[in-house]
Amino acid sequence: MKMTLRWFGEKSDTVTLKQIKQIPGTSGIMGFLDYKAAGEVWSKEEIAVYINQVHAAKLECEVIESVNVHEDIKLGVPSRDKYIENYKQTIRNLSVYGVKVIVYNFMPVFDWLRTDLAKTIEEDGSNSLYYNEAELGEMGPLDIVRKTAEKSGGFSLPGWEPERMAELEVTLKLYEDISADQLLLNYKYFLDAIIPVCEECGITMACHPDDPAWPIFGLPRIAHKMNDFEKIIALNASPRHALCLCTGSLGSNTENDVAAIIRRFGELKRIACLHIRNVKHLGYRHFRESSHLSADGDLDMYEIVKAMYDTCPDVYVRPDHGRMIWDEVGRPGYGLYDRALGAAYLNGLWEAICKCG
Ligand code: DNO
Repeated sequence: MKMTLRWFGEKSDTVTLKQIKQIPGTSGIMGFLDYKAAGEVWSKEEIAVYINQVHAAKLECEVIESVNVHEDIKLGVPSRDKYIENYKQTIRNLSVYGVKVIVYNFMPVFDWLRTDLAKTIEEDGSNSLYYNEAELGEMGPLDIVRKTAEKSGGFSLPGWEPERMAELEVTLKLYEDISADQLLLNYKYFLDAIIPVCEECGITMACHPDDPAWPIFGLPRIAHKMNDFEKIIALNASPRHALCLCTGSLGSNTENDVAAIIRRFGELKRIACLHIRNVKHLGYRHFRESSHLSADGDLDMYEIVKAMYDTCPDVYVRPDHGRMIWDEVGRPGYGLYDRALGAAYLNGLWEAICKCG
């Protein structure tokens, strides 16, 4: 297990590299150039600035997250080829700076979606990301993006800042004709083009699950249950095509046995990294994010870490989203304190499992 934390860069994160370095057992970060739009090439210069800072803090940067796939690639329209070429160039550029894994997703339109980014947890006054499908009611995707931006202290859903609403409307319309099977075919086209470059450069692509783990707003979603990952892995035989399993995303759906999914793809050697966090189910398609502790949520963290230990012990891990505790103000899900507690807890589980099996 290689423990890391996500870091959004010095201009976009309230957490510093020095603070991350001081979390016991943390060897590196999962990096992100948050100002790059989907489809743009990440230049060597931009990558160098970011990664040199991380190295100067004596941390590794072997995983990069959210090199976002342009919607035209997911939609399978002719202009995809241009964006695929850009993606290949980004892969090459990242490899020059020692990056080994790229985490991405193939979710149409939205990355993760919540109905509240800061819902108070009555028991202790902390707050966390929250989702309640019933609250969506008559709201459509445009309403939810608007509401989230209004209610959440300057933060918006990833990729959908209020100034991009017009674009969002057009994109949603284009998906009306795309079925899940077609999305899988478009995914295969993308993989077949980029995986040979990954093989040349020694980079593994790690697909992140849909979050929440079910279809939303009638959009096709192809990455949220065991059978979906069987289909995804079958799209390309190279071990450079792998998964970043996220326990909180998968665990949002009570039908998923998260440890079993990790075991299955760990045994196949198709997991490159894990995002580990816990969720508390509150009803049908209704949950909040909890502390990492098994007792605080509905996922058994021991079973999850044990599945990693047994089948993919060398993968990169990060304690994913934390609650906002101790009056911290920061990016929803990405404060320092609760994620640091999560790292310490996961390290404790790991040590115990390593000693006792
Ligand atoms: C959520 C994150 C995701 C993930 C992307 C990868 O907190 O885990 O935003 O980074 O889906 O593209």
